[in-house]
Amino acid sequence: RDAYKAWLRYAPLNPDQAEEYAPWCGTVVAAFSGHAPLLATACEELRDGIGSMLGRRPQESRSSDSERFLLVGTLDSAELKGLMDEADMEAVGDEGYVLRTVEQPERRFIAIAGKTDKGALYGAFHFLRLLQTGQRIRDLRVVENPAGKLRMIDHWDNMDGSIERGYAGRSVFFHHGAFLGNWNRIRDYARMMAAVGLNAISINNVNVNETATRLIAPELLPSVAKVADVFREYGVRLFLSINFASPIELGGLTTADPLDPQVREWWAERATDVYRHIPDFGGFLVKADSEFRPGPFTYGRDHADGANMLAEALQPYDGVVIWRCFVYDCLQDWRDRSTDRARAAYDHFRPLDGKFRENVILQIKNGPVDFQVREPVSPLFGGMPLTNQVLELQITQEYTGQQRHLCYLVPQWKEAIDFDTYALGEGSTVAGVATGALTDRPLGGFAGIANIGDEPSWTGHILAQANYYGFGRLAWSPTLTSEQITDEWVRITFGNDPAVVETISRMLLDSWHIYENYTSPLGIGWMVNPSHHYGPNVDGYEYSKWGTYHFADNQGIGVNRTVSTGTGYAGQYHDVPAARYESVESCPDELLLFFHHVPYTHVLKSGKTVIQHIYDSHFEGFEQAEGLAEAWRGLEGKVDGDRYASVLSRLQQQSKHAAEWRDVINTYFYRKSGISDAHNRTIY
Ligand code: BDP
Repeated sequence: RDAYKAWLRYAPLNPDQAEEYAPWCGTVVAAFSGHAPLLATACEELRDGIGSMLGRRPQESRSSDSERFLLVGTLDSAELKGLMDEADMEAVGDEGYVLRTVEQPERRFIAIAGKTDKGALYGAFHFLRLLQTGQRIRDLRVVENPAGKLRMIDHWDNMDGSIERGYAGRSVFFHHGAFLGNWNRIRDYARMMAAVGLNAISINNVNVNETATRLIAPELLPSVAKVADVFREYGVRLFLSINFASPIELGGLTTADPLDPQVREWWAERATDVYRHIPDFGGFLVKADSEFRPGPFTYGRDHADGANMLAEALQPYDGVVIWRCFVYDCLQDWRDRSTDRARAAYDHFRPLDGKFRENVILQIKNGPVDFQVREPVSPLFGGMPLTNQVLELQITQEYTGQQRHLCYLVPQWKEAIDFDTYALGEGSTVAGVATGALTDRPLGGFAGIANIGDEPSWTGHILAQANYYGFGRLAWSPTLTSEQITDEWVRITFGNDPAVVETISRMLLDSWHIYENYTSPLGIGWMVNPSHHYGPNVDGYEYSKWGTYHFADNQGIGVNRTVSTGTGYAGQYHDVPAARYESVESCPDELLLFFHHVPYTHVLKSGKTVIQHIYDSHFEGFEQAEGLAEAWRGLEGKVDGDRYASVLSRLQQQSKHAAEWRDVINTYFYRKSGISDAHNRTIY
């Protein structure tokens, strides 16, 4: 139960805390004018959450005559209108809210006020979070707005119920080619999303197979609409991944050419039909011309042609096209090893800057290749100032231990978000680009690939819930620090005992580096088993077609991506980062092998040679993984038995598997290089 409830657990608070909060929380008063359906949801959430934490469910009231109470509503309501000063009123955007403790002679209350009912719902969840984490509520003065307009979750769920890159069971939406219809679970999921401020979801895999192509067909739309209804109750807009070849596969046309009038008409009709069923439908998510998916290239058109065609169809209904930039020819590097997959997205899309319609958003993975444990930031951020963009992050741990290993990704995401692209000079962060704030774009935000499935804990590894939570929090507020988000999540999930908070926070915050230590070194990536991507296999991709090579020989390792002698990838950045990566001297250690091919004896900034770094980090990484399990054992009795046992068994698997990683990697490089470990540790 506890694991299922995730951050909506609302465990009973300790008596001191409860005593402080109780007087404010006896009554919830709703204040709104006109149609405000999400306000009812907000009041319900407050009453349930407070009831569970304080042991007494607040009364609901439309009048504010008690001495102390919670006033939840919209800023245009009679009760709230006069209360806020003008500056606050102006500062609150459509999804924003104000939390304010108001002291008047005859009454005191806490106002939770959104510009819209949706804002009020987010405010209600914020207030609940304050109680969950033991914050003071006596003098609240909070104004919050989300940084990105689009805060989206992408599911890679197939209609047979399997999940591409899913590690927590089967789909919560589909099974056997049809809708599962577990509306309660979907509602709980929608609540979890809203509680962290997420406002959009795409429910089907971007690799749209034959069955899922039909999701936009008349026979399946009523079921899609039912899903949309549930998410709507929590302010989440529904999107669908579509198949670019739908006009052929579904419509019986002979072409899907984006410039063909019949094709355009077909999409316009489909869009009209979709909106007839779902008036607030979000739009289409598209993976085209990538990994054997159909796309505009088939017809000699470019990606602006493809995206704009769909955008035109959706525009009358305020829909958007989210067009993924994960486009590369997965055979190109195999044919010619001097080409470079890392270059592909920029080479394809950069020339199209300014050619996309206003309701097109390009969705760009954080790195140029594919969600490796360490990659530089994609140079497309900052490379297309005239185009709406969202940052795509992978919450599901495809390359980072598949939810059997603890790998908390918030610190990794923070590095991407804070990266300075120098697009408009210093301070042009990815956060600024992705939200559109820097480049003054109307649309932007964050998209995360879901890590949930139908397992009771949603995420398999209970601690992997922190990744989902953290993604939502960062999408709302990219300026939060990893430490803040971690502290919040641990308190909400495991309570406020300082020893518990301290231990679990440390484990989470250290885990990405630990994982990096025992897996592929110095930014090189890809030393995993092909296809399922779990476990070490140094040459697994070295002689395959996918364009992901490390070029290790008996002298050295790494990919030369410099402008002067390599693939030229480093030149896709603006001047400052480009210069930093171009030279071996200034390239940061952790990305050295991504940008340079160096001998094993090359001395890093840390003072170690590359080969010694490989040995040391792998011995150390294994010990650190053991340390994670050890730290967790210290919490026995402080975390409930079920969750304790479940996490412990995963951590034990992790340290065992870390030993395998260590041995495979160290042995490989010892044999390649013939150089012994300076400390004479056992290498097989
Ligand atoms: C890769 C996955 C693949 C996805 C692809 C994508 O291995 O399953 O379809 O990304 O993002 O990481 O489209």
